[in-house]
Amino acid sequence: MKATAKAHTNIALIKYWGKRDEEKILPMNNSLSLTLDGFYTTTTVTFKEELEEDSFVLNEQVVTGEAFNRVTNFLNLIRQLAGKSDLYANVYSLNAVPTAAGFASSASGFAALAAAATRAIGLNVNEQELSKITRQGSGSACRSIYGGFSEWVKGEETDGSDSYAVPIVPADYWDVRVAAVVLNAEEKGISSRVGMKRTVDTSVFYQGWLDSVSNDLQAIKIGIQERDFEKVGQIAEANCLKMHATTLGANPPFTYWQDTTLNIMQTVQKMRETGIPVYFTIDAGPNVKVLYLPEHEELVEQTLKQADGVTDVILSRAGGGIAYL
Ligand code: FM0
Repeated sequence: MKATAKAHTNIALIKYWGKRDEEKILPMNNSLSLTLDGFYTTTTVTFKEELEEDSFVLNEQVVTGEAFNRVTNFLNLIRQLAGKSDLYANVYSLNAVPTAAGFASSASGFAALAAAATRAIGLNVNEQELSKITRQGSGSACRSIYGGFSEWVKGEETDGSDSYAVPIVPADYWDVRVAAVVLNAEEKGISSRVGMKRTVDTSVFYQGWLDSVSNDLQAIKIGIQERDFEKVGQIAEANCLKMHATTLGANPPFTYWQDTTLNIMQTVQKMRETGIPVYFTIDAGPNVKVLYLPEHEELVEQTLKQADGVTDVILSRAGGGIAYL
């Protein structure tokens, strides 16, 4: 009863920001992301009759506390689906997501865990079902089942049965690249989970966010189909700015940006003024991701590396979906 799976992380171009159900992890809005080749998690799950509890080893370290509880609660869900409530597992994970890059390693982590655990326990699920299961570990992770561009359709049902990701185009459809700019910045104080809840509950700008997402989504999907980089980049950058604007209207207000974050945003905008099509996006932390095309890779990398406050720039191509090893 053992299986190994690999999943890549993803970067949202239309952000998931806000839940309508905290427990089932049901979102307020659809979101859309690009799966990234350079950042992934490989997880082996071994269910054994003789185990009396789960264990979780990440990058050769035994994990306890809240991070362990999230894994064991997620395994409870899979045990329940399989009808094997007293079967425990050893979970062994390796993250090829530099934590400092500010990528939610939870996206690749829960996608790999869901794939390995369902297979190890003998559950026969298709990709749509796997995406639904993965969603209940971490929302953004449900998009990592697919490679290339994928969309998380929010669904309408209260039981979450119609809330899962769908593929838009595979990784080889379009060679769009992403530079992860690692900044000399402090760890984020407010997790995405806490930040989005505070925003939904209190931000006077939240309704404006919700009202604008479907237009962004419709337009970016056309841009992707047409391989129109400027269109996709503009929409992604504007959508990111709108998401971050909602945090300033929350009570108490907060922001994920630091001075170095703004510096990179301006560096990107200045490159654009010189005719290089580059666009930024930012998740719930200070680090910046920059979208660019292969022909500008060298220039983008050099420019970002020279900017103030940058400790590293990690380049990635579009990546594939779940793989079983
Ligand atoms: O990825 O509470 O998935 O669409 O990264 O585990 O469901 O960590 F910018 C923020 C990710 C949110 C946007 O939230 O939350 C995106 C974000 P969970 P996640």
